[in-house]
Amino acid sequence: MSKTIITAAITGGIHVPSMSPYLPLTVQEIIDESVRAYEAGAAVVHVHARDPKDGRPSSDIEVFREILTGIKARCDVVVCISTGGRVGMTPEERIATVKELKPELASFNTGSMNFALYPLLSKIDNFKYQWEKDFLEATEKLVFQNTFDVLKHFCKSMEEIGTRPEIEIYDISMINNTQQLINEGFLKDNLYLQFVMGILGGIPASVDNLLYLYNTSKKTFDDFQWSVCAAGKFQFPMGVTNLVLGGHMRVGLEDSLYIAPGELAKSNAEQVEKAVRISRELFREPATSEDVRKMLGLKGIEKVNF
Ligand code: KMH
Ligand code: ZN
Repeated sequence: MSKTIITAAITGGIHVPSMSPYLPLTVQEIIDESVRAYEAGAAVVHVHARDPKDGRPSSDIEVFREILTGIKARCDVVVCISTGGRVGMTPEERIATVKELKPELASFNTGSMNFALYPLLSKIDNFKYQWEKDFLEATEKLVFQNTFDVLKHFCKSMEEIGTRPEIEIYDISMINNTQQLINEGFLKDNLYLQFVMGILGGIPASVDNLLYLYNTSKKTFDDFQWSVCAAGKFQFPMGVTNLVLGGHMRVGLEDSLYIAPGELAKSNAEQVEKAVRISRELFREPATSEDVRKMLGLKGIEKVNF
């Protein structure tokens, strides 16, 4: 049985501070959570930055640099930088951090879509910061823009610096988009896919839909490895189903703030520990960071610029 790549998506840019006191916000919290997730068995950490003042999603390269330098000083985890950005950010702002810091892996979102977070508003009674409410409300009008010109620009930028794209597939159409990029020479086969399920605007999280994504990928691509992440209560059901299929699994507070129904996770590491336990029960050892470098053909930690 192949090893499982467990990714921890540490803080993301979706949940807001009022939703959980355990969501890491400051540079130090994001570093500490990443290292603890690594120690618990995550081979990859998926990193977003937040404004240390009030926890709003940030694209500040210097904040990213501080986070990544701090992580690298303490462990050799593979860092995947997000190029998802946040409401109102231009594509150039979204890729700038990757161009500067040259990570081994970066997210690559393969299509435009609605990305609606406003239903979260009804779950929050007291907002700690006004920006949280404004931010969630604004997603009612948001188009997450990933047109082909943006996709090609991101592919070229990543290829120039040897960063491997983690290909985020939020819906079946994005498999088609990815194949088009292969046909035009912007991506090579031997892909690393991340199925992202349960975002309002993307494919709903269900076993049928996971099979649909997997089977369509098998029919479309010659060679790929794949992981899944799913929003909220679907995080573990989709992750575990994917382990059974032979794929990999992402956990982390970016995707779900919970460890059990109604029980907030106190850390990313708590979710990683659970993923490790389940994976081992299925006779799949968690991959180490060095395993992942070989499995995904990454350039190596010595070639990053942080
Ligand atoms: N936030 C998730 C919906 C990214 O950061 O670029 C998917 C994701 C993509 O993590
Ligand atoms: Zn992300």
